[in-house]
Amino acid sequence: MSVKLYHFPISGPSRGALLAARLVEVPVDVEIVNLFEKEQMKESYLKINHQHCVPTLDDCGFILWESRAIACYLADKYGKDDQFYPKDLKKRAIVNQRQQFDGCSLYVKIRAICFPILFCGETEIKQSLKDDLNSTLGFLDMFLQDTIWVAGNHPTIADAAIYASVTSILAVGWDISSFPNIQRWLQECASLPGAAENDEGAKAFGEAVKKNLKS
Ligand SMILES: N[C@@H](CCC(=O)N[C@@H](CS)C(=O)NCC(=O)O)C(=O)O
Repeated sequence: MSVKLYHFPISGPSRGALLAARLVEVPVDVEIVNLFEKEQMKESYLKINHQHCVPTLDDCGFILWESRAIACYLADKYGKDDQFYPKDLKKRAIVNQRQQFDGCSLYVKIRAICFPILFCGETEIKQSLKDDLNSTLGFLDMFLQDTIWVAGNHPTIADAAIYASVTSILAVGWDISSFPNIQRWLQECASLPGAAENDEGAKAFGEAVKKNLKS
């Protein structure tokens, strides 16, 4: 049996999990769950994940959701070594911290901006939400001041999560000209396995958001 990932390319967290799988080089069967068609509410999907979100992993019957938990599991179980999710306690703690920064802060700010535009008829981005995201991007820029990647000088699964989030907001047309370290890091990320695949999904996300935005 193979590893299956229930995925929707427009979803940032879903792309983050798939990028992590590509990074640790575990072959996955991708099954698309189209959120725009409400496929996550189908009985067959609810049986797998009653929280009806993507991504969801099915590893030979072991079901796991939450993109960053999926990334950790895949790296621990299938990584040829620990380079993408170090076993060293302190290095691992930094990767965890960056992942949590994404899950609890960066992605949350992006969602606060984009969800109402995609699903609730909002057509403008409030200045307070813009300021909030820019301040979070400022922290990310600081993380990248002294290191090539978000958790050190080697790519890790934290880069996968954060790259998926940052490319979502870039595709909406976000101005990152005041974040030079993020710009430099994005160039590094372009060489990650799965980056092009991620970027296609991010582009579709950006188009869906921009379609509803007042120009
Ligand atoms: N914290 C979760 C977030 C997952 C999430 O919110 N997924 C959204 C798409 S971005 C979703 O599946 N929404 C559909 C639903 O909840 O019904 C993760 O990182 O996996």
